[in-house]
Amino acid sequence: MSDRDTPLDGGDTVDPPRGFVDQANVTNERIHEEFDEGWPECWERAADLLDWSEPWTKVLNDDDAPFYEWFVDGTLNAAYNCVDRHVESGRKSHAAIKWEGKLGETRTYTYQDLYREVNEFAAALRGLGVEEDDVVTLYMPVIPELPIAMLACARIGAPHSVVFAGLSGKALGTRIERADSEYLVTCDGYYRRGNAFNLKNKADDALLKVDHDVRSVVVDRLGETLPHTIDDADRDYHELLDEHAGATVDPVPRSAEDMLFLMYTSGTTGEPKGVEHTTGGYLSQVAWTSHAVLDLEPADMYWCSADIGWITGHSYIVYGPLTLGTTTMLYEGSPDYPERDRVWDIVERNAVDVFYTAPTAIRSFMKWGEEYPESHDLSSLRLLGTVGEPIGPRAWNWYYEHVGNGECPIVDTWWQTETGAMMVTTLPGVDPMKPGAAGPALPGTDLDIVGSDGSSVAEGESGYLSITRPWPAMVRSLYDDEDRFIEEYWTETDDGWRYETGDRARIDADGYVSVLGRVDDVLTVGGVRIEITRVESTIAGVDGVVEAAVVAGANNMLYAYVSTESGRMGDDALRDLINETVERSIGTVATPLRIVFTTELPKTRSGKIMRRLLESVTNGEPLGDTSALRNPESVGELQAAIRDR
Ligand code: 6R9
Repeated sequence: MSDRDTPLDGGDTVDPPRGFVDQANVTNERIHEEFDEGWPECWERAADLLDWSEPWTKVLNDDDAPFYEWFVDGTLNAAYNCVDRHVESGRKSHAAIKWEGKLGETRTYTYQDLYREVNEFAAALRGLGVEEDDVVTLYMPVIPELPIAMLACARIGAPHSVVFAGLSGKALGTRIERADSEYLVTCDGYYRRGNAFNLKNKADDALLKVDHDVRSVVVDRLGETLPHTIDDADRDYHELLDEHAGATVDPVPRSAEDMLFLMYTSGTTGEPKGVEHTTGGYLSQVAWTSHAVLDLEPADMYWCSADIGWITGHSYIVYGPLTLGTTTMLYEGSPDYPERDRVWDIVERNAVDVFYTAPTAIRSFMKWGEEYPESHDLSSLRLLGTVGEPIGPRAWNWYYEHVGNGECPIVDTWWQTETGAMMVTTLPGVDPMKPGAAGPALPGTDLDIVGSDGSSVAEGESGYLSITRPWPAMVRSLYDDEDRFIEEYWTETDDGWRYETGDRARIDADGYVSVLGRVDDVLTVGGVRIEITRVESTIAGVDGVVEAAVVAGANNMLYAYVSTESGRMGDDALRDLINETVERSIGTVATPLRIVFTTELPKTRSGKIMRRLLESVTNGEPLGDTSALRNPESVGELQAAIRDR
């Protein structure tokens, strides 16, 4: 293994390509210092990207920490900022949303089209009885009606709670019940790899378990393809639009601190948490990071390949790009259907400027081979981004060379559902990149890596990543559970409050953070603490390996699930090389008891490996709820492999 392949070591430094810097939105080399010196007023630069109905009187109120308030007394409307102001400034016919459906359909909504439909649906929601502050649940695949429903809710001041369409009816029911939500917008079904799936039946099941009445609106996505029930209480989305054709609804001015949406964290483990985001602070930071990190401009064709049901989709498919008046692409399909060049085909056909995806997708692209991106003209790309998991130097370099052609900076953005917006990343027009390290803290934020006693660890040592200053897009509370909010996230210190991210990380002399994984991914074997993510990244750095997940069995031994480049499955030489590499870099305690080769690891829709499931597979236990899985077919293969040993 060359140095360059050592996983997560943040080896070489790569300067942002000159051609990019020359046109970047933010090139001020003093920006980190300026934000630092002028904190918290520095955040007014973010808020100034928005139109406010009433200005704020104070940037930050910390009287009741850790219940912070941002842009106190300011009022604004998120839908107005995402839609109306672009129409009013003469950009009616500019494309707002470009949609690519599963069957190859495309639809384009100009800002004027978006204005019309958001208004009509807002009027329809009001007609159904939705009032300001009522939570509306949205359960839909990536179709334009989903962002339209989100914006219609925002227009009338009704917080939305989007539940990812891949989650089970049971999960939907729990979320509706907990949020006391009396309205549901859903869809008859969706396509997956060309097959129709019924979503309405799942929604109906969910409602059977909810104690209060729920009014549903159903979008017809499939036509006659799948029979589903529309009972008397349900309303058809398009019929409602017809009834309210041409209606307009004044955007409701919301206080900066009013809830814009509620998002239940998908949680690969544990109980879902209802994360509350507000209107002013959230929208300000999301707009600012879209401008400064994603470098978005109105003229851009921008594509974030996440699902809207994930926080990434909320912040960086819907609110960020639309606030800036950009064209945002929505893609309903899979990256390899009908062919493995689907993503590059979309980039080429739409001349995508900025592409934002997850390391798990990049590792799949790597596995499929560079011939797929190379068979397309990707020269329209200007900036690449990643989010969701650590991207090791190997995948980083591959993305940089084969997708970006060495000309596009990569922003490796660390953040969470709870942070609402990006928190750790390079600014592409300012900071050098270090493959394997996400970057420094975003200007206006501050972090620390602490040990279990709460004091800062030495440079290069791993510890708990914590955030030491409030930031505008921060989670305000957990729905109906302020005690749990404090207990889950906050520690009081001599200097105030520290937000605990639940991630392990280390920091280098330049302040660059390498995120190592979740805190709970630590195993003690024979008194030695082993960071499971370190074992994983070591295995992932071996030539021939695409991705690795390591879990502890009930016997407290490690099991490695490894996906390989094609043709290397069952390759004993590769198995030996993995064992030797782990032994050399970490020690024999960390060598897995078994290495199971597989074509694909089981993942959630947002690309996170489902370790809980792998543990059950390892221990031969029942699998529990697998509805969050993107690739359920991967599980059978693993169960078979672990059985016939
Ligand atoms: C946006 C999002 C949050 C967790 C986070 C961390 C992991 C996200 C990362 C990253 C390393 C990055 N994570 N971005 N790890 N490098 N660039 O993913 O939100 O679904 O709440 O997950 O994802 O572990 O704590 P969410």
